[in-house]
Amino acid sequence: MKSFEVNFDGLVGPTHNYGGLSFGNVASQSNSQQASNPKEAALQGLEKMKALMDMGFVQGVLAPQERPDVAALRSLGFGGTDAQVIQKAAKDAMPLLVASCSASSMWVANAATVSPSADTADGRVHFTAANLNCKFHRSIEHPTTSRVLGAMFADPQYFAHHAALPAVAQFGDEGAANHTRFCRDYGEAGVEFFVYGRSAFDSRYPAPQKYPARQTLEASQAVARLHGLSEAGVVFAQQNPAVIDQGVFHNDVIAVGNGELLFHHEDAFLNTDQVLAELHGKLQARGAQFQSICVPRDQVAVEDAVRSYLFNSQLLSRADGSMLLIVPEECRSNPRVWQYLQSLTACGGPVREVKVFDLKQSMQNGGGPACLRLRVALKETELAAVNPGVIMTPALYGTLTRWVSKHYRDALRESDLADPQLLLECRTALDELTQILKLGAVYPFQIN
Ligand code: SUG
Repeated sequence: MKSFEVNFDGLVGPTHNYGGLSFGNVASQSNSQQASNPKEAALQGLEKMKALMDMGFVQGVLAPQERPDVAALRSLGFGGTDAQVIQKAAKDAMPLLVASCSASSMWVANAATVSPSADTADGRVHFTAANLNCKFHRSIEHPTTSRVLGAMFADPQYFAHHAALPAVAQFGDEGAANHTRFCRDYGEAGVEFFVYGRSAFDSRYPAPQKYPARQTLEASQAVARLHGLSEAGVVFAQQNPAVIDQGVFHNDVIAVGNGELLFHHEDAFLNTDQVLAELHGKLQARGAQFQSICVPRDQVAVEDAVRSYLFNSQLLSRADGSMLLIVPEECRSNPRVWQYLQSLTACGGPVREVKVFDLKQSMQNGGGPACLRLRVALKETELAAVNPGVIMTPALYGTLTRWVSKHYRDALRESDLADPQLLLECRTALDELTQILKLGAVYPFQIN
């Protein structure tokens, strides 16, 4: 049976702004308070989705969330009408209003961890929504994420959904940003690679000193158990704490994998040789030939990787078996990274082409091409069971670009977040979006 890797990209929401909310994420911190352009951000994302669709990849779309999150503000003690809640928060606790307005759900690599049916004990595709509990503005995403994923992958014969892990730092889970799946073919059993930043229950594991390690070993293990993955089909590896302290807040900022290939920086992991040997052995037992491309630090320093987002790229398999790398514009403007990429495509290895996309609006908050997509490997029958409203087509692309142009502002500053009109604009836009994507009622304002 044919199988596919479908990229579901997060549609940027109408409140996209630079809140400086993510300690440990260099771009988020350094662009704090700048004016954002939500319209441009959403159109840049749609452009990437269209380009992948035009290249023949199956492309999907994942809806943004209702912001400001009035219910979150109410839970923090702000009362009255929705407009009063927003105005009181703006007056007394602006950082909380900013957090409740974040459009961070666009980075859907953090929406969930997904295990394809070939890997799971019950032969269904499993989803665990990520609790994202390291940052308040992200911790409020998972209830709506679960409803949206449920509306996209609704058929229980094919899809199993798990609620987010307990919302404590010991089970900090950031979803697919710290999870990669290797396989010979998307429809065959593969090896799922979980990368964690620290152990919450075993003090023998080292931890970063400066910035938080968002993902714990225990969270990764829990997700693997929930999904019914076998011992032969998983590898757990610790991220190098030293690179977390240099701004590598997710593993997908320093490594990316696809098919039988891992593309990673020399400093990405602890015990690299052991990790690669385990991946090699477990894939070999599955009939797959693991391969890795290690980028040496003397060619690309960790700092350059963080600035350019070289590894936050999409590694895509083409029909001829070669691979294509989708990178952000920031890779082209970094001479060392660009030179490395030239040598990568010229060396006769698996990566033959690099395509560059302008995702500056998202990049300025630390979200590159790979952050914006959630990969779901599906067999033909499973793809047929996905809500067809969320699969990108030329017509849907046209509808969504018109929808963005109609509803989105082209500038947003912190002071604009206090405007109760923004909530109404967001709700009007999302109400229309649920009809366009045929999601049914998924937002708090539609169900309460
Ligand atoms: O969680 N930025 C996100 C970026 C997520 C990137 N995702 C992956 N690497 N997969 C984060 O740090 C910044 C929001 C702000 O500052 O306004 C933010 O949430």
